[in-house]
Amino acid sequence: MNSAHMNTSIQEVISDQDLARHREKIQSSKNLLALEDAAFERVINKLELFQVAIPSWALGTGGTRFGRFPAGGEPRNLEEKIEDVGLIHQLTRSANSISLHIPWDIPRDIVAIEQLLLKNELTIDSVNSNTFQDQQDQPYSYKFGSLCHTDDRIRKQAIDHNIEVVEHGVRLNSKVLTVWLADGSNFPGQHHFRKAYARTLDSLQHIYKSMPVDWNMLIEYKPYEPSFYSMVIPDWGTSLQLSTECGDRANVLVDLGHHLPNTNIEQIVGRLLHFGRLGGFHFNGSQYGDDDLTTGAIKPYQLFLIFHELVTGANDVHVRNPTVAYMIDASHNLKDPIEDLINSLENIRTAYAKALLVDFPALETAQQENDVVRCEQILQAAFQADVRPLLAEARLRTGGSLDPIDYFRSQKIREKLITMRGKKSVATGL
Ligand code: RM4
Ligand code: MN
Ligand code: MN
Repeated sequence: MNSAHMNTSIQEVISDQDLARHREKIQSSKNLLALEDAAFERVINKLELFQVAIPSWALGTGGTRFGRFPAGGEPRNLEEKIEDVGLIHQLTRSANSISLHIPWDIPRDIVAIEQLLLKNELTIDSVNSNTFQDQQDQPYSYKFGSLCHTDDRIRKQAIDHNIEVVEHGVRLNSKVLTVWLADGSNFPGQHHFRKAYARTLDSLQHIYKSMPVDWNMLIEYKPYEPSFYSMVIPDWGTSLQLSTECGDRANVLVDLGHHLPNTNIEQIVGRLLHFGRLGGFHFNGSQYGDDDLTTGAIKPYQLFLIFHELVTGANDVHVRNPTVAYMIDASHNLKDPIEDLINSLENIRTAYAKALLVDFPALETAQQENDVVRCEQILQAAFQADVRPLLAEARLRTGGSLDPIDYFRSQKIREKLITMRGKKSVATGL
């Protein structure tokens, strides 16, 4: 346990009254959901095992191009970010890894980082390259693109950066490189679409071939921003084609915020599972676009339907690649970053728990019979279930908190972080 954050053991603060109340809720959940003991245990076990990575760039306050309003006590270095993720994991028992963005978070003292990870029961999930910003000591600019660039020297610089990111990852036992490109154009005619694609593919193949054989590459798409007329990888079709042309260990990454309004994301998930090419997920919430809000805050039914696809995919022997890397990719402009991440984790687990409650055999029968009303009733029955006691039970059994946010507040952890790190400390990230 991280002594910097904790002065009270997480479960010691739970009152007998709260615990008794929790037991009552569990009993009434079992009754309401008509869950036999074995079925109940199966759901709890799945929840205990379900883990989502936290990105190292999400522990500080986000901002917009208009302003940034930090809460104070932000982690000043990678070590402090690991401590914050360690705290989130201790409280929720559902965030056992951390993703690094290079060069925002270059691990310097590998031995010390490894020890800190071990102490916090964390591993490194993916490493993410950054060719969307220019770094101070960098010879060439990415203003007009990176892996798609017309200038071979700039493409090489971007390829070399990705190779270097993998090297950092190897030293910390990561096995996944995530590539998200800002490459694109702002005006018609600026890009030769076919050539820009071909150059990007060539660069990605180069990076792919240089990865160790047990590494995977995730290719993330985004329809707009920062390029507003065309992105080189705007959609899942392009990511799918690029990953297919790279090789078996390249797969598509779906970021929930990277779709135009009203896109049927659950169907995309179903398709990618069908093609055996769904590699990873970036969770966040959005009203308009890449808003990076708390996951599930705005469209909880959509999140549930996505998990329904993931759960059916995981149970289907025909799905080639059912292992998906989950990560939260959010930005916190208003909420305390730690509270926001806990919020997201609990909303993600809520959607997952509900998806586990879907009566699949009954749904398949209803689908087969084209009984539209029954199909929807089955999904709604699971979606409307109150699974909060189940989540709490999974947390309690693994040593987590009965109420993580309440613990964070009552123990005055942000106040302590401000005392330790200062009111004006700034974390690296966007
Ligand atoms: C992008 C994308 C990437 C993330 C950057 C910071 O919009 O979601 O995954 O690495 O933001
Ligand atoms: Mn993302
Ligand atoms: Mn994004």
